[in-house]
Amino acid sequence: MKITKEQFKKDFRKRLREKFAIELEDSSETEQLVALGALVQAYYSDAWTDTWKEYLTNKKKQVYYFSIEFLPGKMLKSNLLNLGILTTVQESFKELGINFSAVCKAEPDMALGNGGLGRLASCFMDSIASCGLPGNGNGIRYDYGLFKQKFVDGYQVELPDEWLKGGNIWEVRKESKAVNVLFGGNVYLRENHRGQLKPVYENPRILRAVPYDTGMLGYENDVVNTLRLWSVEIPASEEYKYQSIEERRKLEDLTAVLYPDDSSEQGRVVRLTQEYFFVSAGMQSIVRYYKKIGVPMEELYEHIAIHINDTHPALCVAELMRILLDDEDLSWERAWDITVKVMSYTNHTIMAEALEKWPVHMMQELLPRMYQIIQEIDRRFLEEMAHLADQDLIERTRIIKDNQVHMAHLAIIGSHSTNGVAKLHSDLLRTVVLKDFSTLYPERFNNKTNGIAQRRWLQLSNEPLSHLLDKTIGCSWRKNPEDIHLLMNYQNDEAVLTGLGEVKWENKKRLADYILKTNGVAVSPDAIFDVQIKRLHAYKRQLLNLLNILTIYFELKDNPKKVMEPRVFIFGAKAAPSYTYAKTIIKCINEVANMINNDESINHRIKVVFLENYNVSLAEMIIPAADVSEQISLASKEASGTSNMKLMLNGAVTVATLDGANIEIRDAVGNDNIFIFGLREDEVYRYYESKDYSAIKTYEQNPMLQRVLNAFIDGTIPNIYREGQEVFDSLIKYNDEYFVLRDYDAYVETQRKVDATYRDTSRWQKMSLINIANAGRFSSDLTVERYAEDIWKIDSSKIIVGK
Ligand code: H2P
Repeated sequence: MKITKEQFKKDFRKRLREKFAIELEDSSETEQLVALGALVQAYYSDAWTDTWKEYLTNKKKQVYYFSIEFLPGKMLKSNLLNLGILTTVQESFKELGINFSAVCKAEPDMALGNGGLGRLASCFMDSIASCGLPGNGNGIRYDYGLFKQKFVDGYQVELPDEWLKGGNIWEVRKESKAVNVLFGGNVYLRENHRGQLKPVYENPRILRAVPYDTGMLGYENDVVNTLRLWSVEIPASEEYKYQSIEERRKLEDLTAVLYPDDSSEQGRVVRLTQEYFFVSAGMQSIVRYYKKIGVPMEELYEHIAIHINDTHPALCVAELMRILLDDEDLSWERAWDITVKVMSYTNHTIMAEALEKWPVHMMQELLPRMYQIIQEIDRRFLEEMAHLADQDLIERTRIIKDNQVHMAHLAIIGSHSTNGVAKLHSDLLRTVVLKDFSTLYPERFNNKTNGIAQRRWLQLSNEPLSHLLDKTIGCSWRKNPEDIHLLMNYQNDEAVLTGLGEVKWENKKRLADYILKTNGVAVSPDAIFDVQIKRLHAYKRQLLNLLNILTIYFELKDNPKKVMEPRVFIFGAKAAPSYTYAKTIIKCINEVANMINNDESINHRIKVVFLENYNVSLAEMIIPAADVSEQISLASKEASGTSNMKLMLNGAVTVATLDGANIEIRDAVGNDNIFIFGLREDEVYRYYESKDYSAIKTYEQNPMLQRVLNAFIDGTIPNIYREGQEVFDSLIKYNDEYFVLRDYDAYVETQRKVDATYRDTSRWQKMSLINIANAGRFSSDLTVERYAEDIWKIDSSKIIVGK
């Protein structure tokens, strides 16, 4: 949109007065934020209405992305950027004497996700709208986002994230679109007057699902799609049933918390309830919309695609079947054919903990109709496969077995597409993890390598680099991320390389100031900033990083004159509250940090910083300041990774195992511009087969490794009496599940190479440039276009009404 500064300033003052009956001069930052949010919403409200009307009138095929997590972070700057008025607002605020950054800071991070999965969903929302694709999100409006992390004596403490406390400036409550969702009770089938078997519900619990919609703005294209998040309420008709506050609270708390991670066992019933709640509500609202376009139910798949993001929304399959059978009177065969054509599924990890299974009794009690339908899907699957596959294979792939309902099986059998999120991961799905299914349905399996929204991860989070790119290669990269490749023409241009160095230094200075403020640790922007930011998980191997840090520390202690570049090791990670081992690692890193940062004898050559409460906003500050990107998971375990792409785009050089999308990053930049080390995925599998890995042998044969590991149990690292032993045991007594010790030597050696390479400044800057220049291919714009074309079969909306 186009707006002059004068007009904007007038609108803004007016909005402040309308909202708060206040003059600009007296307003607080929060009031300014709320007024600005309302104004921005008013600016895009026509485009929002026009977008859905355009889809409706032209009966455009739309995708609905069902995800139990969305992790947008703050949305103000992103909305202003996409509307094309970011600079106007920034300049106007300056003229009005308002601190724009402080206003942005007042917005809470919307953190309805744990990590990569939820953040990917949000990058997709941005890209789907920016590519003009008709697509919407469907999820849960948790009252509390992912916990706020505090460190107390080095331990992680979880505090509630009351992100809705001050209201959410972007959401619109759509009372008129509320639907009921049924749980529990008894369901039996009875023949109706037309001879059809229909369910009769006895004593179900009825909950009201109220949607809150948020506009998902496309980049300078007037497209505004919708993210619909559902919140629970007690319907008026049911009020009388719940007289005690506890009973009401229990129901109303259904959408209170986001489940932190897949390793948590607690609250499984609530989790399953949440899953059905947002699935059923979303599906009902889609069917209601679909009826408005006035096309027969049989053609549903020509107008609607539904994406199951990980197994959490796998009930979409059974719920659509329920609606088509029970409400729309379709035959099983017709309903099934439509359902399979509508649904598609993404698997995000091979870790068994994320392939959900629900006990049969739980599903029967909580979702009796769902269970009946799943049973029938399972029965027909057995029948159909009886002629096509051998008995063992059928038993392994069926949905209900060992008294459990296997949600991934439901998602694969009930959809036309299953994809992994990087080439290696998709290959492993096909050949190992889901091999049986790929034998049955080879045509359903495909790869869609993840991507990142370069608007947020470059344009917004790294303005200095964006300006340098504009100056060097022009601005086309802002619309076409692949154009960043033009930067390759400047790999030997001294001025550009120096410019890149200056940008990096500026970003490091900003982060150094933050570190001093929050952690009280002074770090120099001249040091290497070495970054590992991601969920804390044993397979991601933050521990390997720590072992290398200790190695360098001991080398420095032995030889204070050791030639090496100063380095700051930066961590950002949350551990799922019930994942004690991950919390142990946090404690150990914090204690090592304390020990090293306060040891004058090493003369500040290395520093270790664990930044509290890692979230999207913090990532936006850390990533532009990183020199080194740590992507060191055990090969085969990290499905893709996305921080690897964000860091690369911002000029960090990657230290990586050949895992997930690291392999594609290596292919993009070439072996000379990345540091690869460690076991390959086939070697890992060979160890699994041969069972001849001995961690203790590795330990016994390597004196430095012994010294490093002993430090955990001999008091060298203070205050980790229990935690040190736990780490030691996990490696030695329990034979090091993630081969940390096996990769230790190679990692330490590689880090020495990193150090030597960094000392050659122009070589390093060239590597950094080559990383930036080749990151365009990891844009989520390209990823969603591939989903759109191969899986969802939707096209971009070229004409938007009224524009
Ligand atoms: C997961 C995978 C990542 C992947 C991401 C998005 C579950 O995220 O482990 O490898 O990139 O989904 O597909 P995470 O570990 O960051 O929570």
